[in-house]
Amino acid sequence: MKRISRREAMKIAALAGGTLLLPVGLQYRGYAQRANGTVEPFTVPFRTPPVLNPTRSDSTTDYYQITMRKARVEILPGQTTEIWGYNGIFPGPVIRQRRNRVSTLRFINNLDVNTSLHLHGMTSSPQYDGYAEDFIPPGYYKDYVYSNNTSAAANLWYHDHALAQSSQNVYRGLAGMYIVQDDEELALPLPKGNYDIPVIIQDRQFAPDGSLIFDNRNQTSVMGDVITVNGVPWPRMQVANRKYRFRVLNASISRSYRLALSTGDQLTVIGTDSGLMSAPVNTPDIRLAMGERYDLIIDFSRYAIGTRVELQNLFLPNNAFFDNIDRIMCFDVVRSETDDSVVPNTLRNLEFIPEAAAVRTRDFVVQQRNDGVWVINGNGWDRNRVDANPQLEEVEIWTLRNTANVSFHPMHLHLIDAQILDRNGQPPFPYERGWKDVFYVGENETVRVIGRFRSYSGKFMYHCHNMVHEDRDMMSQFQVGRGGIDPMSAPARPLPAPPL
Ligand SMILES: [Cu+2]
Repeated sequence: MKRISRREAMKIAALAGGTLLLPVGLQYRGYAQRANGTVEPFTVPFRTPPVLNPTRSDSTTDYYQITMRKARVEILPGQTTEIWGYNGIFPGPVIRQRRNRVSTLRFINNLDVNTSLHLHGMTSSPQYDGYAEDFIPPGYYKDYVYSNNTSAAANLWYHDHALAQSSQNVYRGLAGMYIVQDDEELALPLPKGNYDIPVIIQDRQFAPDGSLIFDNRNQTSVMGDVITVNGVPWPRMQVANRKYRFRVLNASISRSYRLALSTGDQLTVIGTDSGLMSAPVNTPDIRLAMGERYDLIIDFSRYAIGTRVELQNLFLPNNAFFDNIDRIMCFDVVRSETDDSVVPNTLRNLEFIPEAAAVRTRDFVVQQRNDGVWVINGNGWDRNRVDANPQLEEVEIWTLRNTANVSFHPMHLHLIDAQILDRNGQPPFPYERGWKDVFYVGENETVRVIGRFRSYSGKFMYHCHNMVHEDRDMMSQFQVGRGGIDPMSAPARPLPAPPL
């Protein structure tokens, strides 16, 4: 009942507000609803991507191989869609790795476009960070080596980062989840195994023949009218009346979401981008930008068997109002089970960096230039320019300033985790008070983040995670320390590859 009244309210608001609510620059009016009517939400079963096994392991390292290739997969029921997938699936396989074990990931490019692989959230040496010009050309491969020395267990993801190409490459399928686990986190009595679930949210637009429509709306955004979770449109998940852990990732190109339950009950946030929070936070809704991850607990023991609970997307200014864009997936409580999991009141000791630790503050204005190009402090990408040069172990405050009211920019820093000090002078949302690597800079928002630059010297990118903006051209780089390994120093090699 509650959901219907909210939906009606939103429709009325969208009709009444029309041009005011929908930013002119994003030109939502040109959208056609292509496939929306052909998929009834909550009819297709929920699934999770397969977990990728290493091809071999030794005492220190697990070796994985992934081939980027075209494939035809069923996303819309009864139709096939050509994707560009890691191992030919959409989204890619899930990788689960232990902290401080080494991963060697071989990526083979059997596509006909350049790619580059970024493991988002990893503290990576520059030559393995997916530098935007460090291409894996078609017919080439590259072995990426990660020490998995994240500061804690965390939900990472791997995705394409090729210059001016990443939005198209990720849209067509090049994204997957990468979970780092450790003993400390596994010792907690949180839901595990079949109750620990990846939730990868992506919107897509389909032509009547099932093919993906990629339209970046004159370099502004790619918005879909079908919401997929783990590659399934509006899935229906059957659950037991117990607690589940959901590792939620927004892998959309340009759409942010405001997550909420149809029952109005609170979501329990236990983790942010870079690992567990110090304590669980209950919140009625979560603003989730592209690239952000939140770790959630939903306790279905509150509901009688037979109850349907929807995960909804409440209205945000960037959400053009199409049917069912306000719905994501549903949970049907279908069976009774005992539950020995507990959400502890203390999840981990989390250091908050004091503002006084910062040795300097840098200002970054994110905006659209008069020529239409998305820029940081007036500049686009230039691999020969460095815009910030913190020294190793220095703490800095970065002020991210969005003076426009028609677009938002989730800003992503490579290499480090950081914390939000404030947004428009106010404390961050309670569920944002943890380590993060993507910072939601909304319309007319100024966000101050604090971080310590550590672990590797060298050049690393920072950019907007609206990948259309990133591609043109809201991306720049900082350099930690002096020198460091050249990000272009381990180029891809032509196939065939030697044994891994
Ligand atoms: Cu942006």
